[in-house]
Amino acid sequence: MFCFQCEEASKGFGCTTKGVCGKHSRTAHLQDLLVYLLKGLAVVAEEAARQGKPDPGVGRFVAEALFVTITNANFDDARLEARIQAIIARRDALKAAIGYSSDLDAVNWTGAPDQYEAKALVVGVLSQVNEDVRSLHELLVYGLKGMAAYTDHAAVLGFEKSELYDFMVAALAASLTESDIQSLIGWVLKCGEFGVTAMALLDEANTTTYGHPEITTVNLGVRHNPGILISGHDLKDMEELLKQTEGTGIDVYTHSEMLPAHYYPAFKKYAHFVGNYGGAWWEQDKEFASFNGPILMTTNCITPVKDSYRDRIFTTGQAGWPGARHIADRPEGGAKDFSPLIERAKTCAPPTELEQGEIVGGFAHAQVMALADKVIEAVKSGAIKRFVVMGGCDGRHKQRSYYTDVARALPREAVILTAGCAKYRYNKLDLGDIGGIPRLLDAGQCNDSYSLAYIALKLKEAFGLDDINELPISYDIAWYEQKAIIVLLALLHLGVKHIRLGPTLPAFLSPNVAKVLIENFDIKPIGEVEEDVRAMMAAA
Ligand code: FSO
Ligand code: SF4
Repeated sequence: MFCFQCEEASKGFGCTTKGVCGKHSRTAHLQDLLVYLLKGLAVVAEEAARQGKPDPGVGRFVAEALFVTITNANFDDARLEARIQAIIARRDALKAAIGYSSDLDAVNWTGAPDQYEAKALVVGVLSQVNEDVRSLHELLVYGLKGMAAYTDHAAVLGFEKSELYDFMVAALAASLTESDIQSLIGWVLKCGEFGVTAMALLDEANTTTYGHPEITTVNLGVRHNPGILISGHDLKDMEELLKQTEGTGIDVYTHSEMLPAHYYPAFKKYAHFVGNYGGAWWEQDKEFASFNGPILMTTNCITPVKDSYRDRIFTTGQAGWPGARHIADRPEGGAKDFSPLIERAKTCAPPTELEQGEIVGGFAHAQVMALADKVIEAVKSGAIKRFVVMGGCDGRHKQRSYYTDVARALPREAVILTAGCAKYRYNKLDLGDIGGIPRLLDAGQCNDSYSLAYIALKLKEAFGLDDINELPISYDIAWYEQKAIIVLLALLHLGVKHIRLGPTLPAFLSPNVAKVLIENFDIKPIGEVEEDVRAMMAAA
């Protein structure tokens, strides 16, 4: 196997025997083949659209399939094999419908599951021998994976845009057929542009359906009822679980990236929606053991399941773990059936308390804009000298303590804007406030990074600036998986420069591709805490 799609790629190079994430070589191979064949389907879908006979569902189908291959989403080989078969079937049906033939192997290859690994070995990431072309192909595909997650979340809530699907299909096809460096750079930058559209669509879907996040205090302790823990990013699953558990005597807790569900008005009415349990995704093995009740993984960020909670873990949507019970998709017009979790919870002890206290969040764009006068005044008076965007992901690397140290070391006149699970490195610190504005403003999930861009654009307007880089905002972003890549490309599209990216730069950037990003956007690796804080406060 060879995989280097996430920040934890072994030795900063790539995982070659087993993933640091726990992915086995067969799973990695199945994912490689899945992506390869999906590119073949994209080529056929493009041709069908050219002929005026588009496959109407192909965009959503491609998005779901890409989402499955995001880091820590799905480790279930049987489901990956079924997905590969579905891709081949859809591709061949479409080919037949439009009478299309091609010399491209990805458009023609077909085989049985026992041939999948052998095929993957010759079509995986390293099959592209030119390291710059390979780097750009992968950067594009990882951006598309992130975009796929966003469009899938929006689609679940009934919000779709054909222009996004069309771009995803076209870009995926280009990642197979295009090898000109300049053209590929163009595709990557375009991916950022569509990334902004995808993030805006998801923001619209979430806020139209559940209201605008508002300032919320979230409890970190536990009560004495049995509980269900819900993790991942899917708010529709959150809604249906809350409805189905109401009145059952079971409490519902969020884990990791589901924490921001508490900020939505629509979920505040549930008295049994009691708090957040634990920290970021990578600490789940200990936390799931002590939670004592069933756990629902709605999207990515599953780590290898331990015996201590194996019989209590459930997956749904694109998430999967071999042997874990999978809650089936909702039937047309209906809801998912979470009764297996509810029945299981009734037999479980209440959660063991990990901590006490509260955290405050809910500073997505509408809430921050409601405070805009106060914020602008604080900037003008010098009470706030700098905003530091520290959004993104958390992960296992020891080096990520850098972000805790930066949060501590920033002077009192600095406000941190965050989104994503990166916040768990500093959201339990007492950072205080500036004239009533908390020094840590959490907009929500990584899926809500759009809010951070939106706030920056609104501040640019309010201060009458021409260039987003003239704002008193620095970017010190932590990345882990592919959703962070689409956020990064979206920020580049918005013209944001001087981003610090850590804890390490992506292994999939070849030296030449890294050079392009550095020369055009001044992207830089993180450095020493004191030096970075000093530089950011000095707008460098
Ligand atoms: Fe974190 Fe995981 Fe949200 Fe990522 S939970 S690491 S960018 O998948 O999704 O922020
Ligand atoms: Fe390694 Fe990350 Fe790929 Fe997992 S997803 S195999 S940790 S590079």
